[in-house]
Amino acid sequence: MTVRFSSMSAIEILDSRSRPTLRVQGTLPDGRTVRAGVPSGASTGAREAVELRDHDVSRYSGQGVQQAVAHVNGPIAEALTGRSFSSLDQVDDTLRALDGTANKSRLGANAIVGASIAAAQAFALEAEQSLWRWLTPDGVIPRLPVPHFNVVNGGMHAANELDFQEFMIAPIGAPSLPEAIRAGVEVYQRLRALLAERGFETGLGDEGGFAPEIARPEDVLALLVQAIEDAGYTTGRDGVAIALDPASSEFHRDGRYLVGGESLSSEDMIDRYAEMIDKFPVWSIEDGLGETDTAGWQKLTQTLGERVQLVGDDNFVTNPGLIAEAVAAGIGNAALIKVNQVGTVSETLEALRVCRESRYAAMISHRSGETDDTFIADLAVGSGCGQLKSGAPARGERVAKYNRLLEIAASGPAHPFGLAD
Ligand code: 2PG
Ligand code: MG
Repeated sequence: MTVRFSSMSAIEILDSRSRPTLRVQGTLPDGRTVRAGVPSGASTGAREAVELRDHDVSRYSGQGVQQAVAHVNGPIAEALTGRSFSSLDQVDDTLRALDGTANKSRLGANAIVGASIAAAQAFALEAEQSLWRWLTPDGVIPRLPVPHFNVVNGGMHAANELDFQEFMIAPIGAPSLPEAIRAGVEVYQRLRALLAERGFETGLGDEGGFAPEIARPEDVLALLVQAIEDAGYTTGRDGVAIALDPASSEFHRDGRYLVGGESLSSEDMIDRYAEMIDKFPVWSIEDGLGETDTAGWQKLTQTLGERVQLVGDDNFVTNPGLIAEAVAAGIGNAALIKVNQVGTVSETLEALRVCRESRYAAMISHRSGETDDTFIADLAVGSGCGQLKSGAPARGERVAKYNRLLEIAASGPAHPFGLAD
């Protein structure tokens, strides 16, 4: 089976934060089309593949992506059209060779990832398979993931005084995906009422979660527990658990962590997390320490790695080599997976393979700037990793991914639901 594009092109569209991004479209010789909307992060890791922006301050405050669009319409289209590809690796290798840099900074990871996602869809079409099926590696059982709903936003994703970026609710104990989604919505609605009753604002952050003026993470956790119980669910892994993404690289300065007006050492942070785990049903912590705090991460993993999932995001950047290094160094026990962070679908699949072989868990993730593209929902199912975070159960670009999961669940075959074994 081969894929041949008769054309490939891109246009500048808007993401959910009103910043320009790309939509890439490929056409197959029989006229069928594939499309990809490119996401964009705010709390980015230093070693992420580079998103190309125009830096022309007379347009969109320099955020335009006309150069990246031109790279798709020019060199990328030229390299990908009129020739047959026998694998996605071959397409992605071509894109990487064309770019020629280690971090995709010449053509732009935003241009490259759009072309790569479109190509993956083209292979699924040619194979007459659902995208999730085509993305399932040999020997992996597809699985409907536990949705991680980001219901309180802080950090770079909101203008409030909360330093921790994400407070997620994870209905791990739900009997099925539709019931997990229902639990997420019922807790989210209950949380809105609770915030209003207590006099907090119920305005939303970038990922659709509430952005109340609360400084202490523990105060948010207490509210979440209340909302889960009020909605009629049990807290914890048998019911609805909590996952955190403090995104602590963003408040890590000169070796200290500046949280809620306090200045903490790595050890203080680890103690603080240990107390949170004792007191609240926290099951997963992503970027608990900063991306450069390697010794801190090792200590964190030794201290809490048996009790909770410790997810690397800013430090791993979906890079298979960096994840393998982290495994060898005893850092974390799970990786966050974002396609645009590494820049191609095949490198993302490779990162997932490293996780499986190292017995690291994996969580597929959206970015804070999103489009209505639902590729990550199919990737979450096909990878069998059992976890997806795509923001709150609100706002179209977030809900699009959860709705795609519901569609996959309803369309059969019956998939297992829940965390991977
Ligand atoms: C994260 C992501 C997604 P951003 O830190 O995990 O929630 O945020 O896309 O801003 O990097
Ligand atoms: Mg993160």
